[in-house]
Amino acid sequence: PSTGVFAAADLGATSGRVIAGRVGRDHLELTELHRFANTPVRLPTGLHWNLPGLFQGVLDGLRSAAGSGLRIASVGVDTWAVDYGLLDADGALLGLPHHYRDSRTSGVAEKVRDTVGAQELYRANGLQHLPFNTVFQLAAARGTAQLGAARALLLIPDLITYWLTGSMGAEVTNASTTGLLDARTGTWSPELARHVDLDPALLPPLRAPGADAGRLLPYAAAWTGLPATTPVTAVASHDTASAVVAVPATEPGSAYISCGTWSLAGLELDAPVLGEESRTANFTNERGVDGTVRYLRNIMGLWLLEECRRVWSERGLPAALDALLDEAARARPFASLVDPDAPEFLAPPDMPAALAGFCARTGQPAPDSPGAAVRCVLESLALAHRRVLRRAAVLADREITHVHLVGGGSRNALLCQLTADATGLPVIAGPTEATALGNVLVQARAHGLAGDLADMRSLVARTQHLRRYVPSTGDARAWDAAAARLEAA
Ligand code: LFR
Repeated sequence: PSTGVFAAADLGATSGRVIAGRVGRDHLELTELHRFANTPVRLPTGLHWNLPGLFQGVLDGLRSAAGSGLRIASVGVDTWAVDYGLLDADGALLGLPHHYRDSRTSGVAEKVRDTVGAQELYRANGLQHLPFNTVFQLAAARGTAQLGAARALLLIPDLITYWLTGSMGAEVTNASTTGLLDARTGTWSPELARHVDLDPALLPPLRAPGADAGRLLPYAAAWTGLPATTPVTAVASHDTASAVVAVPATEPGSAYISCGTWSLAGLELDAPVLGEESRTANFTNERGVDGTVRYLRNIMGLWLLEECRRVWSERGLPAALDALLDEAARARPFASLVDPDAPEFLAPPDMPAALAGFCARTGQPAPDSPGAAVRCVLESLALAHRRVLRRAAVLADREITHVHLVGGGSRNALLCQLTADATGLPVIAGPTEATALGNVLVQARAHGLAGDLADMRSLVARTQHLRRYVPSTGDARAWDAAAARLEAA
């Protein structure tokens, strides 16, 4: 057949969905089948993902695919990175996986770095320092009964895949976010595992994107109505890696920003950058498909805005996005600026108060209205995009001539324009659904319906809606001044 339909289960930090993607030579089209909320749960043991609920959402989505008569050629699963579930000797899940924003890791990374050495770690795993990297979560779990009983560790998409097929593996793009993978060889490093007293035998064999991950188990086939012969295909199971597959870059000189709850800003490289400057600038070398390196930095992203809206709506204040963006567009430019990556923004109970706190600490007026707060967040993100991309260009010795902004944030016209203004570069916004597209494309390729990365990207560029933002003339000075002001704050 010249076209095929693939089901992508794509779970984000706030919602999950199952999407059907039809792929052909000149055809790439998504249909959302099912969307469900991802609401974390608080337990005495901390903040957890409601994984059984999420899995049920995946099954319901597949059921609706079967119900609508779609012939699903294969299923692929991607989610956020880093988090994991532990399985006992029977393959049963031991407790609910922790959420990466859970506070049990606070102070742990510092201890690990003191014993192992920060430079040592970076040379080995090439990972940016985030307090919730899997390796630090495991250090926090050291000595627990749960870890003692564990016989396997599965990252979230691998766990969902295991529940679908009974087959265990560790997909490599996501495994590269654990801190347990050797950055040069792309294989598990038993030595890194031993640093946190983890038995390396818990880590399942690695799987490349595109690899076969089994067939639906009978119960899953029976419930969803899909044939039991339906294959599950490993995709770039780290959502960011899937999004990067679908960055419609067709010319050299491009950088990308995958913008949603997080902004992941950086470059695609052939080899990791593991030097001391890269470490202190906190750049990560995560793995992409076909042996590429995702050289990027996490920026706290639209989480800041989402959390403001959550708090406002709890207080009965207007929180509709479009109205807030209109107010923000009219608010005074550069009134207050924050560093989105300040630790106080990782999991504050009250984000507007956290923004006000940062402003007070740095001698700036606190935003005096929701519109002003949104302006503060978006300008601050644009400045962070600028900082990170300029730094990436220097560290990787690349010239950046344009920026692809993909993901949910590409719908935010104000953020796209501010990013173009701040970076002084054209921003090509879209596709919004980059992650689901990347998931579908890697499956399609495994089934003979897509070519190499360049082919997949050209297909995205030809078929998806993109919008171009050019830097406003005469704005460069103001942005330079704003960047300098924040630097000094
Ligand atoms: C984005 C993302 C980031 C990762 C963060 C936590 O959804 O996957 O790439 O650093 O979530 O897992």
